[in-house]
Amino acid sequence: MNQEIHFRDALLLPIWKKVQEGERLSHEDGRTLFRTNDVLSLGKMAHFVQKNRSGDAVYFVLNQKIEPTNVCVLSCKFCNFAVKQGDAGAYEMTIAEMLAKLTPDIHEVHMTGGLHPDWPWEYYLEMMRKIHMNFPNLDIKAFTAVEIDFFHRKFKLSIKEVLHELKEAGMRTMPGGGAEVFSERVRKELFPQKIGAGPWLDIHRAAHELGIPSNATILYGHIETIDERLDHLIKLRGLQDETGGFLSFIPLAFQPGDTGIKPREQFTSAIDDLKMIAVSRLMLDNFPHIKAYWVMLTEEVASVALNFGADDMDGTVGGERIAHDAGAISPSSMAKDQLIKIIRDAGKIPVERDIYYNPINLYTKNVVGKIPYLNSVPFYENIERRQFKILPVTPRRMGVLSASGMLDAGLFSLVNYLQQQERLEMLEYCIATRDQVKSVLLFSNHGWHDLEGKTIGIIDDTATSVMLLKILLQKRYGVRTVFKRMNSGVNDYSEFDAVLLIGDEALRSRKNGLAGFEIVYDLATEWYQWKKLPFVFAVWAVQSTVPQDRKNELQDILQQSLRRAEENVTAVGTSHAKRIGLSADETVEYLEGFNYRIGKRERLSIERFQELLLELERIEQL
Ligand code: V47
Repeated sequence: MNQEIHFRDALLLPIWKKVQEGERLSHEDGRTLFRTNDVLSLGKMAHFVQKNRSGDAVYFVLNQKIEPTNVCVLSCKFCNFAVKQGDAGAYEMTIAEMLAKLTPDIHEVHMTGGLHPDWPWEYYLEMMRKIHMNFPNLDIKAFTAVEIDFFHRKFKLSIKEVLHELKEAGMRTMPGGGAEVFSERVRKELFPQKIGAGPWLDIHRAAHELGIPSNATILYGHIETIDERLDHLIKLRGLQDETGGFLSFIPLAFQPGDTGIKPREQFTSAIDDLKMIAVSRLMLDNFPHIKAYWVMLTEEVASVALNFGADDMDGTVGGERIAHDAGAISPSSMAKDQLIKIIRDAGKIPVERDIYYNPINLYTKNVVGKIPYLNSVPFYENIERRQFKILPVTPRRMGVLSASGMLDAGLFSLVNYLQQQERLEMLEYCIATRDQVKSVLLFSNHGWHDLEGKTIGIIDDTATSVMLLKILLQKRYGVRTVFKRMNSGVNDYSEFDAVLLIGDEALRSRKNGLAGFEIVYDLATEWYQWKKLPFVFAVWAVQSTVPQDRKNELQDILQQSLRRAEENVTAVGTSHAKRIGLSADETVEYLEGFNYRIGKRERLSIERFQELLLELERIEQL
């Protein structure tokens, strides 16, 4: 993606080079970023990373905050929310009161509160179960690491037991609170009774290992130093390298209120808030999302943050106490329409999401879907967006959004295109390979014929690769297997006899090998040897209802973008190599292996594949 930044601070130039090449930033780089007065260049760098990751999307969720009690055994200096039992204003909610706060339109409930001295373990499990039972479409994000640690000690359960039982009762993800700042100095001063960095990180590691994704926060703007902020970010980045289980990072601006730590009016400046967002986006190169939590930032700062690296606004929130008890001036909840307006005004696509960041509704027209794999980069790298906005989605999600008319166009997985042929018009572009693809691979312990009755793990992101594998197994080799869905991000494949990997993960595993699997089958090679035809994995298509002039415009944009990428293939390859974990040469070679234009042989191949799909459907219906 081309982006010109007119730097006033020359110290930012080497960092910009690193950012463009996908190189990791150091603690020292972080210092330079925090210290710079060239705030707009900092924001533009972060926006560059944001756009590469999230396109034009800004996510929000219809959510409700529930703080079951403010009674807390701790007395953290920065907290104006917690009280002791019997204090004026102390409250304890019944489960009926919690349920009364929820409505069926909400997708996420965010639960966190005081560490209550008397509540039994069963009460927490019961909350989860009752919410889950009464609102099955609602996902629960509950309990910070501080609460998990409290349960572990109070109820004499291991951390894993606590997490496992909560998960069984209905908890889906964990919020990022309680991290504060990973500094022993600050901990001793402000929250000496609370867990520090080690236990906080261990609890999140354990959650990720149990398949519970989580968020992370930093509380900034009190007594912490820039170096302490950076240590915090680097520790989180390290854990994310290990587990990949963090969904988003939320910088929480300190609200001084009556805490006595700072005078009430010495809240963080907008410049400090925007720097914190931008530096987080740049340092946390492995975090999918950065949240502009409007509750603490104010609506105005949050809206600017959407062009400073943040791609998520949390949600409607529906009544918040922690920040408001400490003097936050934002409303305690926000109407969905207002969130949509703020996101639109920032020039972004308002994307209503579920707890896992799957898009549910888009509130803008002219949206083009982007497959987040390296092989589609040539189409998007130089795209002049003009009136189109870009939404990165998995191929499968793209199919779902298109079926409900929410996407104007996109690079569709072939199976999705074939399913929606009636409403879509194919453009002249595709992703096809002649003899090998290198990124749709079956890692196996058995030759094709020995796979009979065996279990194959599949990632469900795209239907085409799975159907191609089924066709090869059944129609080419006459073998029947069991397909079992793997959760994405999971890398323990020991229960499978073979696994189908696709995209950048497959590319990496091809290079580094996949422990436990000796044979690697390239599905495009298999198809080519069998049919003597290229295989078409994806095709560009546009909704038939889009006016002709805009279809032409899109066709032009794709043509130009592709031509530019082909002329600069070395630069394109180099800029993506580090992110993928390949060398520049390997990346260029990979990209050069694709055919991006649909010709006669590609059309013939699509026809053959469609015939086989129909045959397979007939067999499966028998
Ligand atoms: O952990 C307490 C902070 C956090 C103050 O995971 C304060 O999606 C500012 O973690 N000023 C709880 N902050 C909130 C939280 C959160 C919020 C939104 C989304 C998510 C998520 C998580 O609030 C606490 C603490 O760090 N906090 N007092 C204060 N005076």
